[in-house]
Amino acid sequence: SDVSIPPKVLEIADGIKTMRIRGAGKIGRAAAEALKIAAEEYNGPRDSSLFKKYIGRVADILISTRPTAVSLPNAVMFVLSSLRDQYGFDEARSAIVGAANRFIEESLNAVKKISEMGAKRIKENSIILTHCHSSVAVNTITEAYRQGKVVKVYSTETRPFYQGRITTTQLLNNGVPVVQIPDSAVRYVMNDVDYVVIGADTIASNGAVINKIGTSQVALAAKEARVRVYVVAESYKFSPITLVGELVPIEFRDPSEVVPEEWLKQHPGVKVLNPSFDVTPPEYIDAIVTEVGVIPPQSAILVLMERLGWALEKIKQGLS
Ligand code: RUB
Repeated sequence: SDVSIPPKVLEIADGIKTMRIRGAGKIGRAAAEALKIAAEEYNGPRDSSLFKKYIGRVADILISTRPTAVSLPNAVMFVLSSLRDQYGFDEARSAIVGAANRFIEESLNAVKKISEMGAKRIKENSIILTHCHSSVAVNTITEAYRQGKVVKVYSTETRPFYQGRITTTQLLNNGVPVVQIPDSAVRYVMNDVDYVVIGADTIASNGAVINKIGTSQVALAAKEARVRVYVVAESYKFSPITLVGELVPIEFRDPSEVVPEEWLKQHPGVKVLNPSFDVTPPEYIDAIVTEVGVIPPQSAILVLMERLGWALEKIKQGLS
């Protein structure tokens, strides 16, 4: 029978599913951490093919938690691609642990690098608007503030899950002057804003950015007001499968996030749609700041080639 999966690993998977662990970067790093724990706490027979099968099961559990952020399958693929056919049990186990550590370390370095590069793009006396909670956006804005360039940040509340409140409190803790606004006030404040700075869950090969629901509406208002939109995102948020025509799956969440369960019961027949992400076309984005450089969205393909060439090879092999 199958080797049992450690409770800590299942707890991380559940944390991602229920959004105790959320935001694309954190999700990717948590998945790498879960694979590492799974490898370290494996208690089945010391047989490399059994071990690989077990790691494959853990990978499937992690990937099935949430569909949209490509950081999740990219992190899992990165860790699993460290395995070689000829590896014995010990080599296979330490390859997984090593690759998971490398992913986490490179991810944190990428966030730091992006914050430094992104902050350079912000001029003195700037007012910034951000949407949802992106760790990379919070770090970039905080860095720009430390350089004395930020006078105010508008943080949208980001209904229905209110991730914007996390952004607001983190910026406040960092000393950044921040104003909480409802999502519906975005166009009202846009004429005051110099830059929109947002994160990404997934970037497609054509440069379209998939991020928290409402992002495309923010970008539309920014375009109308001639406000620059910067996306700050690590290279593992670029999706290799979009290069072969796959669409990015959008997550739909429970109606009870939008209206109270009780209200729904009192109004039978009411339908609720709760899409968690939307697509901002490349024409609405001025630049994407990645750890390998600041690029126009139209150059997404270059990042895919440089940073995810290994994944592209795997996909091609799968196609032929
Ligand atoms: C979070 C979200 C964030 C990106 C980037 O969505 O859309 O903007 O994931 O975040 P959710 P980061 O709350 O549904 O996970 O920069 O932290 O990776």
